[in-house]
Amino acid sequence: MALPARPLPVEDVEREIMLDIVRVTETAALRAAQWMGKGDNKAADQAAVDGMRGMLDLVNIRGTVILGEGEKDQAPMLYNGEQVGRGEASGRVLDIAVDPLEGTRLVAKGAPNAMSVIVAAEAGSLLPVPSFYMEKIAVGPAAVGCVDLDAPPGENVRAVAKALGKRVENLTVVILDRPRHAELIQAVREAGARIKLISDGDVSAGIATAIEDSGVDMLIGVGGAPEGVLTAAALRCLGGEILTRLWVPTPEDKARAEAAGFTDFSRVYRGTDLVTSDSCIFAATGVTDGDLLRGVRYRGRTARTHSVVMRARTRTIRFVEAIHHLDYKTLRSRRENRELPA
Ligand code: VTB
Repeated sequence: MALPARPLPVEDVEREIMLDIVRVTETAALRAAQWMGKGDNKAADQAAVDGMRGMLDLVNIRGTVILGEGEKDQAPMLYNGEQVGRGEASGRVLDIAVDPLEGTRLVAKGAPNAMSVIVAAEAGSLLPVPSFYMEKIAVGPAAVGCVDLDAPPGENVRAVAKALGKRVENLTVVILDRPRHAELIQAVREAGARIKLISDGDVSAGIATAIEDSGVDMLIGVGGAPEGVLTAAALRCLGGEILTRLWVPTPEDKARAEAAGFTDFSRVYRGTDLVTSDSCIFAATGVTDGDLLRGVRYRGRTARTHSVVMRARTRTIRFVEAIHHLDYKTLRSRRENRELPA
């Protein structure tokens, strides 16, 4: 007689789904990379969403998208609340956060640092922040505990330089190139640090602070809130830190945040408040070349992807280089899954 399916211990599940999770971001990246430089960020994003959703269907989990492409009405796929995974009784119940294509504009321009990102974590452990903004400071392991969201930027920059044993003039700070950061940029320049202004992609920059030799020491500024949670998941695996606070500059932003249940706008959310469990897996695959990952490369009938997959529980960081034979590869969307014979 067949034994009834029993949920596996959580550690076993994490190990078991690691490779499946990377296949999800690999597929999204392979599909999105086709749109590099074509000036069409929507099509690139759609391709990534399709691929991610199709591959997620094959993973033996019962997942709920907590942070996705937005609300159901605006996002046809991977919307907040969508159920993903094979959904079998033996599949673990998990919360999922995705950014199928972090840096849609980067792909459209063929610019660096676009990647596909997913987080799978214990149910209830990801803060469901709506898609507004957050102030953020991210640093690597050596500078944990040295930064303060209320301190002047110059002070934070000096504290990080000291923690890393560098002169301030050798410290590299990443800031999103936005008019809202004019004063911040000025203050960091006055402190004497080097600045790397980026047009998009603060998840990649936040993670890079915790990767040795990435050339990035610190991320500072206001960026997307869901991106903050994704960064927090990665930094939980890498031993770095992110400090965040909701940024609601207009009464409309404030009202929207309040409607979503966020009323304390002075509260500092540490990474461990955004992602509260060590039962957390983070995976990303490069779409275009970046500080962290190489982008998708084509050669003959093959494509090469470069991914990182990591677990907070053990802090194992795996870089996965994959060669995909495009004549044999399944880069399925959910529609294509359904069309296949059972
Ligand atoms: C950042 C960046 C993203 O949004 O979070 C940014 O990392 C913040 O929003 O890649 P604005 O563009 O409105 O400043 C992205 O650029 C897109 O999600």
